[in-house]
Amino acid sequence: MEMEMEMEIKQSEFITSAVNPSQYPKDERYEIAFVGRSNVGKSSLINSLTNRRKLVKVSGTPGKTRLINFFLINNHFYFVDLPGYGYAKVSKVEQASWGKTIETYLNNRPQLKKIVLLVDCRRKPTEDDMIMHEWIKHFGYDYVVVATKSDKLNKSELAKSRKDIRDTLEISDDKIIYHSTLKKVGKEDLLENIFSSLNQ
Ligand SMILES: Nc1nc2c(ncn2[C@@H]2O[C@H](COP(=O)(O)OP(=O)(O)OP(=O)(O)O)[C@@H](O)[C@H]2O)c(=O)[nH]1
Ligand SMILES: [Mg+2]
Repeated sequence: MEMEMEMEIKQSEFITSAVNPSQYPKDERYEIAFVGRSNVGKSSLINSLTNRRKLVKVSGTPGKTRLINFFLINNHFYFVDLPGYGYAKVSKVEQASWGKTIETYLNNRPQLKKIVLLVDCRRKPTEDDMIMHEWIKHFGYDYVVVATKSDKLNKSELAKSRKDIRDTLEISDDKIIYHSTLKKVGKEDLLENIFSSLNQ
């Protein structure tokens, strides 16, 4: 049987950076947002999904992305790279202002079809991850959890990681996708997940 939807990213383009809603794109194309701790691998994941090495800057210094970045995909929908939270080396005031930026975006975004919540597979989801997860549920968005950097763990460590994520966030296994930019793991599953939510 022929697939009805095209699950390939053929085109990706940086559109704009924003802090305030007045700076968001004005059209109403659907959006897929990526959120997670600073350094978790958001930019790398977007580059991997779009087959671009440098669409998004991968940071040597964590905590650099203070803005919301919008990328137009296949001229059809946006990938939205949200600021990374929880970077200890910035002041509480700055952390709070990023939190505000994220919350303002999430607060009223009807075109937001799915949130990709990234967690580092090497550590238990943190307090910040749990708060983010609660926000996502509170606002009622559809979401998937991506465990990043899976190349860093062996098989038994991965099993433990899966249990940690499942138990900490109280979610089922089918909500978690393991991904590695180095080993090309999880990319097809995630693309399928994203494209199917765009078609709902
Ligand atoms: N081994 C490995 N390293 C990865 C993977 N994904 C990302 N990294 C590394 O993790 C670091 C942070 O990656 P970024 O993509 O910049 O993370 P980010 O979440 O965008 O960070 P901020 O923009 O600062 O919030 C970089 O050194 C990446 O090379 C992966 O799948 N495997
Ligand atoms: Mg980044």
